[in-house]
Amino acid sequence: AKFLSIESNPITLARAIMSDQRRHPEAKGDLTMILSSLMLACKFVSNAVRKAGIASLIGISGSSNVQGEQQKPLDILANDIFINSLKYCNKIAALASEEETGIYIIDNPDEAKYVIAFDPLDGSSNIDVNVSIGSIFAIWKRPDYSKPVVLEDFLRTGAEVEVSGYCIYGSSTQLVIATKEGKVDCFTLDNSIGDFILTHPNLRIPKKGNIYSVNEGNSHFWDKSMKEYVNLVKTPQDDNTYSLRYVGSMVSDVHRTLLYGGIFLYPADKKSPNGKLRVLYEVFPMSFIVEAAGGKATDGRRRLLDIKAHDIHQRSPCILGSPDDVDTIVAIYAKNDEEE
Ligand code: P6P
Repeated sequence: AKFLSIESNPITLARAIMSDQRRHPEAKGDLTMILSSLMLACKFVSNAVRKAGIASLIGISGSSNVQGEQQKPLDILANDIFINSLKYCNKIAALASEEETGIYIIDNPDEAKYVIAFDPLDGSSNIDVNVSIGSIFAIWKRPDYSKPVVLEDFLRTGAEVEVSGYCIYGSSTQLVIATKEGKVDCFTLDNSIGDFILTHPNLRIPKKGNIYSVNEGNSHFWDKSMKEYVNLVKTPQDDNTYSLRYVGSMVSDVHRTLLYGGIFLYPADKKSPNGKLRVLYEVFPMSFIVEAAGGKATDGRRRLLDIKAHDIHQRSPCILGSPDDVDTIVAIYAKNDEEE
């Protein structure tokens, strides 16, 4: 019967956004327009990612991005697709991209109320070995949209996010969107009709999981609390033992954590004192989504969404997942800080 309902009553992303909008009579439909543009961008990127191997888009394009990493043509293409899709919806005043040094201001005929930060293709080092990758975004409402765009429009807390989401280009293409009302929906792209269909409405993360996800190759550089926590989950206990699952593509590791539960960790370490992940377009959107699904997101000591960004490319440690699992590591940090 459930399958039948999708067959005979497919809830497309467009329809879901429209019904969301109807719940907010004051809404002008701006977010509807922005999400429609993002949906188009994700379809285009999905198409490009799946053709990459054939279209020999793989390989080094020679230019390098602001992160000093070798840019692959798909990075460039995905960035251009997102910028162009967002430029013409007339609802975004400016954007910050992992691939752009500074903010990219869009000339709008009227007052655009929103700004967006995105990573157009996160995990791109995995493209050549056919590991899932993804696009990640977060949208803020500008504090004062009667004024021209300023950098401060982006230097916000994660708690001020209006909508955030990611698109994972894996065995299927799935778009996960979270709103500040705490609603998380997952849509799956049906290529035969070229539309995203609501397949996992109202996603909730399991209260506790049995998977931990971290790059153990960095364990030599972890702080005391991280070592103590990972040692704890590796010690078989009667009620549950943990498995390690680490893809090395944030969208994949977070998506699995959201659906199966458990914990994802990219902590600070001696090599990367602020961790590796970027606050504006990796840590904030993923923390916002996990919290909206009933999970927690911390740097070990403080809630990640309470961080106020001071630079659009700043990094932060990132520990997120099932509330019980996150509580366990937070208690270890608190105990060790107490003892110091
Ligand atoms: P490491 C991919 O390059 C990325 O930015 C994230 O998608 C991923 O979680 C992380 O880096 C992996 O980093 O150091 O474990 O290879």
